[in-house]
Amino acid sequence: MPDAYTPRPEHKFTFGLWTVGNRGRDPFGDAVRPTLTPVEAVRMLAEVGAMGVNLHDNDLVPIDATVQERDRIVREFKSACEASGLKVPMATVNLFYDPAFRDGAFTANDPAVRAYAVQKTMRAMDLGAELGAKIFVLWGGREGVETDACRRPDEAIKRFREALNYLCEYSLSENYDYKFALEAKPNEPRADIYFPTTGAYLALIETLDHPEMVGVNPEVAHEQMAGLNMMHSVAQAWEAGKLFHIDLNDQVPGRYDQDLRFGSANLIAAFWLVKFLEDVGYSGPRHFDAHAYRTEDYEGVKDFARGCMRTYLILKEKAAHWNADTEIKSLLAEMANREGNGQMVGRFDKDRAARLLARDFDRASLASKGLQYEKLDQLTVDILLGVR
Ligand code: GLT
Ligand code: MN
Ligand code: MN
Repeated sequence: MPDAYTPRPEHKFTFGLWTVGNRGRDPFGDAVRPTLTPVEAVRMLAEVGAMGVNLHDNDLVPIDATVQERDRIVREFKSACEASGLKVPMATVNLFYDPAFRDGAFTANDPAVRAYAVQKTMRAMDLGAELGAKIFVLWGGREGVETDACRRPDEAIKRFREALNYLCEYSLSENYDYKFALEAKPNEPRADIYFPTTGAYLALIETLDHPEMVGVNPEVAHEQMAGLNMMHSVAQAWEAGKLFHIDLNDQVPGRYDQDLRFGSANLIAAFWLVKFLEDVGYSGPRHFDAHAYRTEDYEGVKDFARGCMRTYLILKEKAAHWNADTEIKSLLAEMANREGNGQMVGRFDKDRAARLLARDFDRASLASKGLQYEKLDQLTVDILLGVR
């Protein structure tokens, strides 16, 4: 039965072909589900109410396909998307599966590997453009090391920058109008991956030839693996105008990359994240980069996909509830009062600085009054647990 939490295309929920198509393989066990073809995945995603489907080049076109095979596959996929009303907002490139990338792709020591990685990305950009994608994600899963004996990391950074500059020029020369979204992860499959956090990519972007074309794609699990607060990373990206895409999933701290159903491990963190995205008016796709438990068949995969979207919509409603709660509003008003106009000391000038230096602060009084954050947090818990 449809209800208020039933996803609709206007909610902009998307999934990767690799997410619902995940067959449950892990380092210790084989696939537990049969192959789901891209066309079947499209039908499934339309059935559960997603707006779009995203893909790596090789999720759709096998790496060894002939040009004729490629064109037929793309034609069939396009018509399946059209028939089900699904969009392809984002495309990406697989630079991690093939053994050629065992030493990295853009950062590999062999210049032929680096050139192949750039060529493969250009072809993936052609494919994405053909399917209407305007966002191009780059996750450098193999760009890293097991031993630092192999190269200096600053050399890797230079190679990565060179590749990005090249790809921006390619997008411009083909009028693809892409926005690139860089996705960080601290480790796995490499022992250490370069640019381990969203913050590291934000710093790199400012050094590119076309910083305006490049932003980030933070993933819940990846920031969490680095021990970080995902919402804070997202907020920094947003404030810098760089939140071009987002990968929603969940993760228990201190584990391997779990890619769990959104909201299934840390509901409070998921709540603050959804609240942030909704409060600031993030208008991009809400992409779920997660997969179903290995225990599931394809009915269970649908339960997983529906669950991601349902949890998002429930948390969105809870966020509106939080914003409208009168007790919370009055606590926030008191807080706003304490915050003054939000400015610290105003702009620097010599007179202001002299006055600041001369001012006496009553440290004891600054620390004397409780801030009522305990109350605010428990009100949040009450709302989330449905007793308020
Ligand atoms: C891979 C990875 C994800 C990335 C995908 C894009 S592929 O599944 O674990 O986090 O977003 O390359
Ligand atoms: Mn992940
Ligand atoms: Mn991801």
